[in-house]
Amino acid sequence: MSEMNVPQRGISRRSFLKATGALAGAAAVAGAATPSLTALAAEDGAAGAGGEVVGYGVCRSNCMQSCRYKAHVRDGKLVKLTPAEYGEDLYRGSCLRGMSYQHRIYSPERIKYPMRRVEGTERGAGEWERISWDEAISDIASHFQAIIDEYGPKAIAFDFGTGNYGEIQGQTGIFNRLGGMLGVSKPAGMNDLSTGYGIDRVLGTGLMYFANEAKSVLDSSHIFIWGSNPVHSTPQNWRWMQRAKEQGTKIITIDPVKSATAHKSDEYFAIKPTTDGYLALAMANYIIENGLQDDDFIAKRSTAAFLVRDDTGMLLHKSAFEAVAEGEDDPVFVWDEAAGAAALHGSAASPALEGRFEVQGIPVTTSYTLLKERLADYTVADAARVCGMDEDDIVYLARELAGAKAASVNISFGMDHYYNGYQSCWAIAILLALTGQVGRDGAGFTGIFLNTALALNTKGLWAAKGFKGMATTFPMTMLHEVVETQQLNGQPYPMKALVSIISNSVSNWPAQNNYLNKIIPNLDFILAMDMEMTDTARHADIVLPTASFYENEDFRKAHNLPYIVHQDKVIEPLYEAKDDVEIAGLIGRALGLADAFPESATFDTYANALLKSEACEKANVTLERLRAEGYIDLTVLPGKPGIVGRAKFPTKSGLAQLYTETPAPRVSYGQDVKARFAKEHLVYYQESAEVSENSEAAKKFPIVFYQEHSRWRTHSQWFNSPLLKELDPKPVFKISAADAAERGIASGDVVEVFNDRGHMVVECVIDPSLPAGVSRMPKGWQRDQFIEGGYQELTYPVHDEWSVAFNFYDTRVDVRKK
Ligand SMILES: Nc1nc2c(c(=O)[nH]1)N[C@H]1C(S)=C(S)[C@@H](COP(=O)(O)OP(=O)(O)OC[C@H]3O[C@@H](n4cnc5c(=O)[nH]c(N)nc54)[C@H](O)[C@@H]3O)O[C@H]1N2
Ligand SMILES: Nc1nc2c(c(=O)[nH]1)N[C@H]1C(S)=C(S)[C@@H](COP(=O)(O)OP(=O)(O)OC[C@H]3O[C@@H](n4cnc5c(=O)[nH]c(N)nc54)[C@H](O)[C@@H]3O)O[C@H]1N2
Ligand code: SF4
Ligand SMILES: [Mo]
Repeated sequence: MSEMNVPQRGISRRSFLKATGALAGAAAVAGAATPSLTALAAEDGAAGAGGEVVGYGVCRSNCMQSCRYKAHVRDGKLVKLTPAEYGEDLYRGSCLRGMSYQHRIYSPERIKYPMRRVEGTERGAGEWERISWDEAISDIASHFQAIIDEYGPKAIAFDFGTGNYGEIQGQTGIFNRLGGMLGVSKPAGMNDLSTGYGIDRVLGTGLMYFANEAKSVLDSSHIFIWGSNPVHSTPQNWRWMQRAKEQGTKIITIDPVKSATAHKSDEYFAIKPTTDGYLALAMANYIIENGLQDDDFIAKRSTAAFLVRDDTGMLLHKSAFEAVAEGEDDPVFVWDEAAGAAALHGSAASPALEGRFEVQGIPVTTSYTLLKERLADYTVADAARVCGMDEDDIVYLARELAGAKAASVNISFGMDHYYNGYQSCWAIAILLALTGQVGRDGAGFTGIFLNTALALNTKGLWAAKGFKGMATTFPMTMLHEVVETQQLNGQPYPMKALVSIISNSVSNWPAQNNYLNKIIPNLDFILAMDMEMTDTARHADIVLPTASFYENEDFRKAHNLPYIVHQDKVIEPLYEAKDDVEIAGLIGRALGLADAFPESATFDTYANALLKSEACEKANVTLERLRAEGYIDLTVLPGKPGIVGRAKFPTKSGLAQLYTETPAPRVSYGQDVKARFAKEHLVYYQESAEVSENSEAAKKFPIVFYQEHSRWRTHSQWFNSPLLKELDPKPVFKISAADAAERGIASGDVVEVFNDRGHMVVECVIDPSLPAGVSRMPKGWQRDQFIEGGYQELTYPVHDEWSVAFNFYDTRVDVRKK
């Protein structure tokens, strides 16, 4: 082990050999006959003759919980993973996926060496020839070079997925350097981006920084779990919520389905899918009509008093009356009641929260008045009808929220994955602002907490001399159109090659037939890099074997925890696998980028470049320290959980915004944004695309279909884990009792689930937690695990022009017995 980077910390050596345990351990490692659950249990306590070396690591799959592990290595084999400590007891976590990761490492299904599709066979036909690394790299380089020479680098698309959140080997890691040096296209990411886009309208938190730290719920009197299933999808959050519950915090879940979380909550309210925005707006209206709002918060911490010009819809700024130099602050006017005149924000003695005024001939209205008028459209009676709820329940929820000492809303991506996801989340953020349930201890959103305290030097990692950057000219949902037509917005846009990086997009992008029929057959070259034969790897021309989490060194700024965490390299990459740093270097040098990827550059080179930032210096974050200590606490206020907007909100004014002056689409790809600009100033309810009962699809396909983030897989990772397949052996479609009865379907029947986009043939089960008209299935299965087709063929592919996000759940289907 001496050449490996396994620090000597935490090493335990044992001189005895427990025969039974060692045997069971060996069987599990081989992925073999003994049921792996038994083997996993039996492994405990067995050390080989060489003793045991313990390294430390962090799970980097996109389940975003950042669990830390002890990796137990015996005779050069990773035999066991056990939860490792963090500074706070409840941040120490684990799950069966993380604990069984070694089964993926030693899986017989692992991609062992570079492979090339046999010439003359179809993509996806499964005929491969083994090739050497040299051959693979020169083949890749000559394909890329030919495309660059003829069409330019933008004709190569780098698709970045979420399979590894390591800072160097992962999503924002080294392949960004390769892509940026070449100047390729990068289809703009679309996962999980409506929630943050909606909340940003009010809190200014960007796309992913809206959540308080998980442990903040200990200060909450109420937790509203809204569009989230933490029992399965964010166990770190759930642990803190359980502790809060023990202390008397009330947990209320709002979900169309009686989810695992709903079953464990104090109160559960069923809602029709995608109508949450209506509920939030009606609650807000009720709160205002009954004077339950937090006037103090509204006056001091929101933009209620900001004056909006009736003529332009823009705020009334200083620049309306006098020249303001570029770059100089251009403050907003409020109406000073004391003076009976307009005054710049900050200088008024008593700003009017409500009213209509005229300032030097310009008619203006306060933001709060406009918001109140908008909210008046949403009554409790209408909400009861739209949301399928009792009026009394809506009133109860409004009163509980407004009256709570401190309420947090645990929000994940259950509302996000619909066409109207951002309007729902925007409405909830407005509701929190009106009730003052944000920006203080125990109040605000929880979900995926991201620490803002540590800015890394991504430029240092990504850029060298000659850096071009990647062109994020269009979003992922448009790739099929660009590849099929070789055009974008009617202009030529040659697109010839695809590189799949830490991604399984064939499996994970909506409307799979778009991918299979429009992207795959129309490209000249497809490169995939992965550990196992995913749906994407199966359709590539060249597949490269990559290293697993424990076969290389890395670190991650933890999602959902206040730490930056180190990963030891505990074993050498198996077979011919290489890590992404090495692969990017090989490809880079083969394409003449030796200056950006010198032979001498190692993990350390890139890691030190990334950690060379002011913030790292301030927090004393260095590679040496990460290696020695395992993780570093980045808590900003010692002893206090991170709270969004504790001092001020990250909006321009520092206040919660009730009115959005300059709404902008998340990604601009040439869409007409003028048409909707005026509508986007004030929160509103938007119906979902297909799920809405008023949609065209609803006439044809009566059943709503969403895909659960399963506790047995993180997306498609672990799809082939022998251990987890003992617990969850195959894809199963879940149908409500009413929908099953109507179709003569019983649990265990094979059914065909279909819509106009595609189908799947699978076994089904009647799920008593589902209301009539709603179906679901756990996601992550690969196509060859279905009897026919797959769930991803069915999903809705169109994005909203402003949020530009994936809308997997906005899907309707019908079902028949096979
Ligand atoms: N129908 C439907 N589809 C969905 C969703 C849904 O709810 N419904 N959810 C969506 C969401 S929210 C998300 S975030 C996406 C996730 O979609 P993806 O980002 O595609 O996620 P994974 O399935 O985890 O695939 C990541 C791949 O990276 C590989 N990998 C892991 N580590 C490494 C490494 O170090 N190097 C390399 N080269 N590869 C590595 C893994 O083996 C895996 O094949 O799925 C989306 N798809
Ligand atoms: N075990 C595991 N954990 C994961 C992942 C995983 O694949 N496996 N993936 C990770 C990733 S990338 C993501 S994005 C998150 C997703 O995490 P979550 O958002 O928590 O997971 P989902 O399964 O999408 O569903 C959340 C809840 O939303 C509900 N829901 C569906 N439609 C609606 C609606 O219209 N209104 C309301 N109010 N609720 C609705 C569902 O019934 C479900 O209970 O999970 C992360 N954690
Ligand atoms: S998959 Fe998620 S919950 Fe499981 S070990 Fe990894 S980070 Fe933790
Ligand atoms: Mo996600």
